[in-house]
Amino acid sequence: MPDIAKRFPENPILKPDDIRPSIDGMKVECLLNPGVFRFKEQTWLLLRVAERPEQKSDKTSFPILGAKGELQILEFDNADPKLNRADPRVIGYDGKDYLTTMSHLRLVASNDGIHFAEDQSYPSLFGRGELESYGIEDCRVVQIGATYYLTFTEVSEHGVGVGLRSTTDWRNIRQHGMILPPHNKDCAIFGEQIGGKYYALHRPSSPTLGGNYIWLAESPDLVHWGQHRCLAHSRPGLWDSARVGAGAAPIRTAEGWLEIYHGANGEHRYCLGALLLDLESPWKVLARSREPIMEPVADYERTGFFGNVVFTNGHLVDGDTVTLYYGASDSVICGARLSIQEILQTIRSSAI
Ligand code: MAN
Repeated sequence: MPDIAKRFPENPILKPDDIRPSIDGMKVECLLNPGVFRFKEQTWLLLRVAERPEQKSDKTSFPILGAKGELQILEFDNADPKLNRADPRVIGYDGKDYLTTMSHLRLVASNDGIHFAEDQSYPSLFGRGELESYGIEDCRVVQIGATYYLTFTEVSEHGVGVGLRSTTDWRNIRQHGMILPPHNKDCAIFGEQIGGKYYALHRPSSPTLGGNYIWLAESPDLVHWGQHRCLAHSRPGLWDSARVGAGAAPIRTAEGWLEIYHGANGEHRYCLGALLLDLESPWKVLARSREPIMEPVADYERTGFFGNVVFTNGHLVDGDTVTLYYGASDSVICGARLSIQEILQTIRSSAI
């Protein structure tokens, strides 16, 4: 492999067939982009499970949540000229946009970090309320003290924003509402305060002037965020020319906060790179990958529901090793190990 990631030989470690649908009549189409944490001496993944009904050859159908939280199935004729199916992830109908699948979040646990199974005594997390009527996605999990904070994408006809929930036991989960309004996603809260404040990376989009860039915000309480600053633009001509977004919580190193982020080019090829932020002043970017540290090169990363994608928003750190869990081709869950020193070495040469 032409990158510095050492993929698990067992990859993919979870496939859609490994996970039962949330209700009869649904089919798990994709597993994506898990949050990762340690709890009760096990490694846990909070998977994004994307479902829709089994598709008929001449129809397109997908679930949404109705006003009372009830599941509704919308179905359109593929021959209908008002239907736009150009992107496998989104559907356009008569000027309105939908997602082709609805996602919820599912817990799986493992003793060895490779073989994961569901413990059905723990609840799944579903979209709730009108800001999550198209589902919830791509959850980052950060533990601060005894509390786990979950930041995830909330999708609805109103747009795509960032929601916050928290828990101490994964059975009782508290909702804090939308913390960053549309269009915003890829929100990763730092695992510790800096100078008495909480910090988070996030990714607002400003399509007509500006772009899909990584920003930093600060907060006194994890719910109210302000003092926004732009940290990293997409870079014309490079692998991250169209959009960039944070992965999981930054990793504290002696040289600075190391953030593993995703970047995509105009062909929607998703790779991973790294940013190094100043320890005391995290709005100062010290270095950034010129080349990706991980690219979609394995078969399972190149073909699938949406090919040429490696996307991470969860990892565990043990000494010099960061174990990344990632979604490949928007279809399956994989793992890879990287050396933190090696990542730092690759970005030192591209200090800015
Ligand atoms: C993009 C992709 C999809 C996701 C939607 C909504 O189209 O990231 O996977 O479902 O945005 O967030």
